[in-house]
Amino acid sequence: MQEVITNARLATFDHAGAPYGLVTEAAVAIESGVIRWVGESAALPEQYQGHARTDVGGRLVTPGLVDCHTHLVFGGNRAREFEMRLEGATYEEIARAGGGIVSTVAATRGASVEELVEHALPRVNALINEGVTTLEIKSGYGLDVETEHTMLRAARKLATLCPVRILTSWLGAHVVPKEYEGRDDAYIDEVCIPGLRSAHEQGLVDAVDGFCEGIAFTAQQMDRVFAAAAALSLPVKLHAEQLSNIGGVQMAARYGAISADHLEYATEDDAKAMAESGTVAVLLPGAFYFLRETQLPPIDAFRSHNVPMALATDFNPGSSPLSSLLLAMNMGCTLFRLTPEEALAGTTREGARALGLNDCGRIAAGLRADLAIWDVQEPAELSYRIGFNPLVRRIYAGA
Ligand code: DI6
Ligand code: FE
Repeated sequence: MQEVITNARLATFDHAGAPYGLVTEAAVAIESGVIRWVGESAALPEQYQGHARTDVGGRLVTPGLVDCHTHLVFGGNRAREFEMRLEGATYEEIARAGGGIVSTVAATRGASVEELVEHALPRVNALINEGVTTLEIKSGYGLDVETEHTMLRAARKLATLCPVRILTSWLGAHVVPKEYEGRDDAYIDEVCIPGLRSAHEQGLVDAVDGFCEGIAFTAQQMDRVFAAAAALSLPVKLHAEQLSNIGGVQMAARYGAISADHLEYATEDDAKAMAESGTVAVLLPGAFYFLRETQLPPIDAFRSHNVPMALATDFNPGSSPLSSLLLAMNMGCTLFRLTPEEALAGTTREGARALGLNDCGRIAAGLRADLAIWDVQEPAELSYRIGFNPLVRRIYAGA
């Protein structure tokens, strides 16, 4: 497959100087699924002159979007809990009363890989239809070895059925299941760590995550899971300081975590630690919105300490039933006061970085030809509109 995209406004996120790394009247030459050349159309090298051309009429072309944090494989839904919260219950109260994540676990246990795939397909397609070319999926609604593995198999299966790249994260340390109530440490030792090892042996795990929170696991418990991950040479990331600050970021930074996610209750010291460990801050405004949180993540501290900020949907049934990355970008701007440039960088270059990837998320020679062509002129339009999808064409691995 050879193609040259011409007459494009390219948000490359690769050229220093211009906002968005913008290059206008530009061309991109694609061959065998890889970007070979990027620049002004007038300078297109001789060797690409004969390729099939697509004139995109001055439209915006961005890197294919990256949704670096989702929990989109699960059974059932939590609409009833949504009603309970409208009647006054809080997310944490519902969780402590045996609802919340544990109720999704009940609906996920017993589902086959095929059933989980069938339920997840429309969710993946919703993301694909908005230009997503790479996404991450976590386990965490099984909380027993078999179901955690089933979830990861479903995620791997989705990658064979859909034109999208999927990375998996082991989230065995999501919450403590009922059968281990009051025995959190035993759950870590008997289920989470052995399940991680056997999932890794089967090639099911790309990274290790955890929920470090008052209603979930302590930093000390997560430290033990991360030590097991490090022994397997797997990258780590953490749901940290979402509802309270219990030291998750500091612990994750000591492991050189690729990302720390949520971060509403993170401090400036946490931002400093993340800058030193090269940890990406993954902002999840969908959960902030849906839980009606009021504590804002320390965005200014991330900026001043040069902590890269990614933006994702956190697609999950309890705290963020959000299947639109474009809406997450709008929420990032309206709720967190990100600039539209930060929001788009967060779903491209920094989203890729949060997954430890350096072959996508920018438009540059040598990277994967994952692109999105939009019927807009200005990159800010992607964050500005609400509930409108201007995607014209998505190019995934050159096709
Ligand atoms: N933090 C979240 O926001 C989701 N998981 C997590 O660790 C919530 C998951 C759920 O409520 O089902
Ligand atoms: Fe999450």
